[in-house]
Amino acid sequence: DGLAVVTATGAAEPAATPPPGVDRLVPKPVAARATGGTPFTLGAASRIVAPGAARPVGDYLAGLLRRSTGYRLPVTSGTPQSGDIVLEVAAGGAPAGHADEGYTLVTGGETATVRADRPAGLFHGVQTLRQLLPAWVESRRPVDGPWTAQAAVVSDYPRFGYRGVMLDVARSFLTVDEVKHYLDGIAQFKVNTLHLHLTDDQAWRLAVDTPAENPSGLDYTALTSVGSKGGADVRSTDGKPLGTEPGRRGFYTQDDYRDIVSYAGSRFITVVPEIDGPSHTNAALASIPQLNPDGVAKPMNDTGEVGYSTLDTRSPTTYEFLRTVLTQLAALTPGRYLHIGGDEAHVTSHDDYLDYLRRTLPIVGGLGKTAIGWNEYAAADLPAGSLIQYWKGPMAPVLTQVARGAKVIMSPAAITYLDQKYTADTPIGLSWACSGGCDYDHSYDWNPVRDGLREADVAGVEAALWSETVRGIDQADWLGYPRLVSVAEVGWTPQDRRDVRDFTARLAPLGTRLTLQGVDFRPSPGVRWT
Ligand code: TNX
Repeated sequence: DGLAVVTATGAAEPAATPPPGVDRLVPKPVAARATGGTPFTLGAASRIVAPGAARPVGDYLAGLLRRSTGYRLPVTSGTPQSGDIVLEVAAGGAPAGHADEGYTLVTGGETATVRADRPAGLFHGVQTLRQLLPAWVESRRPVDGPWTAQAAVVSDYPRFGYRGVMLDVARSFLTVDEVKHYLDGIAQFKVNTLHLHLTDDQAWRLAVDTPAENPSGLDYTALTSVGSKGGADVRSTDGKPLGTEPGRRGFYTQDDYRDIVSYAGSRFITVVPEIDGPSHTNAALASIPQLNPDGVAKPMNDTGEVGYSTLDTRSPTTYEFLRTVLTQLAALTPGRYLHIGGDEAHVTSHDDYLDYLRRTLPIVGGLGKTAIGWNEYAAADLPAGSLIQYWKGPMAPVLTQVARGAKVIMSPAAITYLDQKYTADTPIGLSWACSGGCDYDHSYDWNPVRDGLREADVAGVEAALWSETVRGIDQADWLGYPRLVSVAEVGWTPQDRRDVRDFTARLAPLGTRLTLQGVDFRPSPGVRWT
């Protein structure tokens, strides 16, 4: 299966764990070497020297390290002393040409120093330093050191600028704290985007205020008073529920959403909110009667049926509605993207679908945002710079739009969908896109630059956790890890530096770290977890 060495007896033996140091980093850096010098040791008198723009990252790191080391670790802007961690944001800190997210890290002897052009790069460098320290650095209560890091030089930057994970909070709600836990987990693997699938047939999860200017007199508060009171309750043909309970209900107030955005921002993660349409909209149609051609609200629908709903693409009310929702969402969202869905519009005629996009895309652009949509939306001519999220289907329309200036986020369902069962025995999850070997190696061993795309056409990758069968954060963790770690490395590490056997060996020591962090990962067989 590519992950294990087959021994003379025929038994598969997992790859051995590399010794602590640069050979076990995840994602694997562009360049890293052990210098052979004296290791760096963090001690009771160590400080974090983080002047100016480095300060927030310094505070974040201090918060992490104080819990396990029990050290005071003051964050200062003074002159570095022996034993200090030094964080610097300055021009030339990152490898040349990689100012956005690149960093350099030098550990050994006196100090551990991370340099970057920007705070985001500094943050990624701090994640690397974190992995060079012993696994028990992840403990939430004080444990004994010594806290040493191998003497090394790392020079690093990402392959792609967009490295995402999606949570489908529509089919089953996750609380703000659960989302924060996910953010903490993905940040350590240098993921920089959280895509929130906020609306679908089963439910609507974001509060929208009824605006002063409201020509059609729509009650937007019904989106949550009615529309949030659903969740997927998907069943097999014999009526057996596929989830351990019905999808959880709930919604984010605008303050909740701001809280998620700001927490993500402190981890240099951009939130991409999705309002799906014209299909996947039953919850909106059930909340606001005027969105229906007959003026009658649809019933809520918890089934897993897809493609049956559509907004009325010919009605001005639809666009009044979308403008209101997207305007509020844009104001709440500092990131440059609004995801408008566009998938599986099976009951919308092709002309109506194109018309819908012709009217919705300018709303997004007019709000100063860049559109993202599922690859079906490449049927329309997209404004240059738009992103197409490829999940399945023909690549030809995607390539046409790429030739006109769009870029692609690769989320091929068979490889990156975290809701697919690992194996036939997996108790939760679906299996329409992947069946059989759907473990971390399958999510790792591929190149997102394929199907006629060139390197520069690909904005990045995203692993999507659909939640028809996923309840709560432990189940989300369990389906996500280790597969999302694979996709994170696919997004970060150059293709020619990646090897599934080497990755398997580097996964092993993450077991202790994830456990200490309270991440309920799946201990996939094939990895010698430590
Ligand atoms: C397809 S992926 C969907 C989702 C489902 C998912 C389940 C995509 C754009 N649409 O609505 O949740 O399959 O795996």
